[in-house]
Amino acid sequence: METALAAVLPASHIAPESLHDAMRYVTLEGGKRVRPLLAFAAGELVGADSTNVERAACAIEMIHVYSLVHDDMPCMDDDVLRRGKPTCHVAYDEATALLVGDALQTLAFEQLSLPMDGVAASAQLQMVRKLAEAAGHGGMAGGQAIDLASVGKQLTLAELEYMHLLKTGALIRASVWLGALAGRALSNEEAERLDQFAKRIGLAFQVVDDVLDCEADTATLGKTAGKDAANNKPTYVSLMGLAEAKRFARELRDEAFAALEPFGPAADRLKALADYIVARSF
Ligand code: GRG
Repeated sequence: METALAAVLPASHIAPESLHDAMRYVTLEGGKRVRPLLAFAAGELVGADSTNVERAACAIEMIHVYSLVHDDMPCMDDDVLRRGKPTCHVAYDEATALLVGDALQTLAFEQLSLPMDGVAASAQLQMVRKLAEAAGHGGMAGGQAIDLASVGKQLTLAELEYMHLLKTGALIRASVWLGALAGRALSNEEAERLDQFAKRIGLAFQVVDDVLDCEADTATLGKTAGKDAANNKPTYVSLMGLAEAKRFARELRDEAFAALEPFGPAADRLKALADYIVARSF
């Protein structure tokens, strides 16, 4: 995966050097690669060729990294650190950060549209569509818009869940789908179960992120709600409390496991990832 990403990204010595250098700076090293790992695990479930899944995984990670770069900019969350190093607009400048996001997004779709041996054109077209839907107004970008509009507002749990299903859940769901689309066709029931797994685990990811954010703040600043809550943004911890948020994450993981039951041992890697995502909060 690391080698594949490094190969797909434009070389730093080719003009425009600063754009290419910044694209490599934000993408290589540091990320947990949760979404690519989910795509690989889903691909394994359906006997997909790993070269094809790797292409899809690179596309997904580039969309994810683009969202982080834009999210960190002063017009959004205004963060100075990401993955343990200065954010893109700090290390380069704001205009470069904007362009890095744009270029990563389009490179993702360019990669995903290259011929994939052994994958039907209709399945590949569905991959492109799933990724576009997950990244766009009905997914990540839409969720981010709701998030920005919710600053200072009191959201209900249902509203918070809807926002996160779009903002972080949609790309996680698409990661599972893209891996699955690279392999054998699924029955309607299998597809529904896999989607239920992905939806639960996408939500669990955000609940855990809120828990970790709160615990990091408590450890360093003595505050008890986390950065988003401090920025007047609603979180699972601010709405449910820490203990209940942890319990909710475990419940989502258990529901995700249950959805995979009929797949048997073929789903073990997906289950292990679900466990990893939730166990980070304990
Ligand atoms: C700018 C269109 C646009 C969208 C931004 C997803 C998103 C919307 C912003 C990300 C901001 C954020 C910190 C959200 C909380 C959960 C999350 C997605 C954390 C980062 O994902 P990880 O933990 O990061 O997978 P790494 O660095 O490991 O890849």
